[in-house]
Amino acid sequence: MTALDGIRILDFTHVQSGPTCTQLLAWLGADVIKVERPGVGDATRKQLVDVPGADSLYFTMLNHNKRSLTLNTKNETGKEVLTRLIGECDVLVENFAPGALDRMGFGWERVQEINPRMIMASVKGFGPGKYEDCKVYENVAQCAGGSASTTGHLGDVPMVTGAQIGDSGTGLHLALGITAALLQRERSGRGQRVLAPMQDGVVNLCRVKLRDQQRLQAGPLAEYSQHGKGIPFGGATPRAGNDSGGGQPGRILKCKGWESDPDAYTYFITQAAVWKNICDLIGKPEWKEDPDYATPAARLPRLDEIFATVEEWTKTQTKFEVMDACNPLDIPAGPILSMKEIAEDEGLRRSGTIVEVDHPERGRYISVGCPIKLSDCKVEVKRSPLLGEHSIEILSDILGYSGDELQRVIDSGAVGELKDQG
Ligand code: CAO
Repeated sequence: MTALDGIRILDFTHVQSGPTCTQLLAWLGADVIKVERPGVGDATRKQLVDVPGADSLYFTMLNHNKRSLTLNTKNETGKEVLTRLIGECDVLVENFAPGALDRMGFGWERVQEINPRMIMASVKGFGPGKYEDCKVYENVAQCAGGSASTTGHLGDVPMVTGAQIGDSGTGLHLALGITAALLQRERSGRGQRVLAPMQDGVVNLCRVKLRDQQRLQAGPLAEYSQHGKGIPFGGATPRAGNDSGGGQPGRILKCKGWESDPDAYTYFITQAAVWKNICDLIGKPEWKEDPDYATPAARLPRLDEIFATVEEWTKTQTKFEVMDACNPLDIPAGPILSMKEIAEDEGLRRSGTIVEVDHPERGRYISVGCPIKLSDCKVEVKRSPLLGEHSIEILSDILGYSGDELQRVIDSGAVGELKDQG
């Protein structure tokens, strides 16, 4: 038994934002039917290809535990199949460019007519307004959502982050909206529309920067390094490098081996509650009682000097030794882990967040498993489907097509060419 047992999802998503959402729902037990254009499929299948002829990692890592149905939804028989599928599914998820579903003839009104219990969930770049018709990709969302203007170093260009907060972040928002709508449907008996615009999702993830925007009216942001350096603030939340976002100053510091290893760094936080432990650790016991260093307020204008001193110590340790020394003293620190280290991380493998998956075309590959752990819902990561792998199975088992009727659908070209299917 899984959390979403019995929930059937019609998955019209592609690229990254939508697929992350439906992959999560599939891991939690929903039956996810990915609808793809015959012969073409999700464009990511053939993007950033590393194994010639095989589905790319871009596709396989975002589409685990789904079934693939190829269906031309612009073909008359394809529309008939889609209409029947809408009748049999609980949720339709899509992240087409604005208006694409309406052009296909399956806008919200039509979907409701077919199945009033249907939840129709969409990712779009922007919500209603000036930009609602725009196509949007990850970095556009990071820029339009306030992330880029607040990421990077002071005086340098705005910076996008490696974390896919626009795509995967919005997929997460959408998955939450869908599960809430499913719960509400239990009581109301009705479906509803769920919209997760990427700009809005990024804004949500950047809320502490909007907090700081308002705090600027009360004076300079004392915990930002620029304050300690005497650099005046402008009208908007500035880029703050690697300063920590909260009231506890933190920086990225060099560790042993930094000269040759680009990831030999640690994050180190001078948390007020453990200041005395930090002084002992870095060989500055005199700072414990010195009024210039003893209180957080006194330390603020001296953060550069303090972190430089901490770094003299961290440079003598590997990033893991820093962790080992800090943990028993309750000092918050974290190694800067490379993707290579993440891929090999024993703890992440044990928890199922890093998994190895077998694939008939590409062999074994590493992926990210379900990062959410439910005690009563075991997640088994299954490989992504080949294009149209489950077309016949879905047409017959879910829609009851068989014999001549099934042949009629196949002959119409609605499901494209069928390979290796019983
Ligand atoms: N059968 C027939 N036609 C199909 C089909 C199927 N099974 N599946 C898709 N299509 C058609 C669509 O109907 C659409 O046709 P029209 O333009 O004639 O209406 C067409 O394929 C292309 O769809 P699209 O416009 O969504 O795709 P795109 O490559 O042009 O744009 C993207 C991609 C991501 C920019 C756009 O979908 C978008 O802005 N989505 C919303 C925001 C989003 O999710 N962005 C993040 C993507 S992850 O980085």
